[in-house]
Amino acid sequence: MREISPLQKERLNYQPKLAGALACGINSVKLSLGETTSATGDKEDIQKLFPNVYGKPIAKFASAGEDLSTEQKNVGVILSGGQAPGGHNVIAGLFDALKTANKENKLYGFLGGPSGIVDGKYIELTDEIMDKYRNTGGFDIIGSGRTKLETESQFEKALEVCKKLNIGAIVIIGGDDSNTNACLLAEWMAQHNTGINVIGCPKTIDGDLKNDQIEISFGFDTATKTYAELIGNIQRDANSAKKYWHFIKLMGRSASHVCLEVALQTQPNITLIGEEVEAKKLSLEEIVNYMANIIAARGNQGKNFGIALIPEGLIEFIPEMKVMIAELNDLMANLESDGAYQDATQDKKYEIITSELKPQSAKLFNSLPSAIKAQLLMDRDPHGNVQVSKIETEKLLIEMIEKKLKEMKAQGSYNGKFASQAHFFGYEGRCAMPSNFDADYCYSLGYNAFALIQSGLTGYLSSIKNTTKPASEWVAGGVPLTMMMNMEKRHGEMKPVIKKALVELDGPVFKELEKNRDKWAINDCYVFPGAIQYFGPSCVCDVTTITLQLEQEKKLVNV
Ligand code: FBP
Repeated sequence: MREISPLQKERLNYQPKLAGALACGINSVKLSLGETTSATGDKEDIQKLFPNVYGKPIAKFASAGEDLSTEQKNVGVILSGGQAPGGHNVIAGLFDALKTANKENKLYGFLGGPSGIVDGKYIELTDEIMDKYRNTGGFDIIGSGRTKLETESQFEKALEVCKKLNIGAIVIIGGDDSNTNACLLAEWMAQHNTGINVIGCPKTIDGDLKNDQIEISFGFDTATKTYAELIGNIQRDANSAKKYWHFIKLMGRSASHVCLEVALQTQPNITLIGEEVEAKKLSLEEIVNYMANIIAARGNQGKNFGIALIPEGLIEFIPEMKVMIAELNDLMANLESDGAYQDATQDKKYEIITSELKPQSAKLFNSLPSAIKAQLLMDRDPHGNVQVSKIETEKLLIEMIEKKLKEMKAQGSYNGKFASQAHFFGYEGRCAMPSNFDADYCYSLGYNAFALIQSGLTGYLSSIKNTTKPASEWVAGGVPLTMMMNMEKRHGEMKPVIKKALVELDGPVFKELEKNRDKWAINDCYVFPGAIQYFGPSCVCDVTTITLQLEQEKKLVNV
């Protein structure tokens, strides 16, 4: 019996590259501070809610400065939200920086996500533990969770635990909601003069935690390459057997970045982009017609096969669905504590919901298959988001397209055959072994998080920029979390949250799809990316995503 695979063994020994300024060592980085910042929206509200951490300047590190203080400091780390490849390397970078700065420093890992710090569940991370997880996928070193940190009592408990462990800083590795947690915690710790700093690290396969200062969240690179490999394989199968249409839903929550990137890597016949559906106000019926027309055009040429990519957040962008989901969110926030509703049978629940929705939404709700209705009524996540990954949009579309094609056949405009396969790719990529890009990027993010702590900063997100260049040219620094925030409705109330980056329809990435998709629809232009390569020529192993490359090229042109 073998304990680990030969590739795993080789990866444990991979030494990730560090961003330029950090490579000179944790004790020789020099901090410089830029202009003060504000919030992305609702500035006054954000300033009022975060008086102690609002408006700080952007931070940047250069190499070969004076030695930073190396006084003993313990740090706590939390993995928060959905898994993303590279999380272990963020912890490894943080651990190595902290131990290099002072070998007496200790790193505590809170277990099971943010609840770990509240419940005092932790382990001390040691060399022995760390060395088993370097360059591996997953969050299993300490586990993850989605608990929202927001109440006074949670913060008080967290402080008690930190005091017991003599923790002077907390690093939260998470997406937009988790880093909103980080900001709330940073503010509370500052307000109460605890001396405990809080730093975030940008994680999520969804790719929606990005802005002018954060080029990409970690995990997007590996996850999209993993899905692209799988979709390439399915395209080969479809092109060989020539008998199925594959409807593939891809994770990514609201934003369609994952779907868009995977489409550019694989060139499927149909790609839906939620943000475009919203901008063009496409109804569900129009989307079905668009897809059915492509299927019919191919079928009429004898091509009864194809690939359609569907972003998991699509449903939230279809205007009539969006209105209905917003009404459902408010309704369900009220019904959460309604015993009669909670105890009702599923059919009774549908009845109650239908009677409370506005007529248009009630009609739409009733027209949906029962499974989709039930999925729409599932509990919101702790941050108030609809769990779009659980809504089987791919199956809903197949059902509606089948009907449409029957009609087209009866009218004589379609003479093909339609057989379908539904897939949902999400978990297949979230814990993949990190690509070289993610391994290096994450290690740098973690190492940099400790540089921010050493510099005495709090309420910052660790940032590594210039990421399409070799790691030696990457720029390390920090971005105030409040700079990315605005107010949004969650659980029926306005709350401060980090603004999600959606696909920009006038941006270079979407334009690339738009330029090519008609050709890809009818001709078979499939690309088969193959598996992520960890060892071999740099042009194969170290290239990052098409999204990141196109976005950075565009930024350079605009400078
Ligand atoms: P994060 O935003 O926490 O990184 O979540 C990523 C994600 O994979 C989404 O794409 C997906 O909608 C969600 O997690 C599913 O979460 P869960 O597995 O907890 O249901």
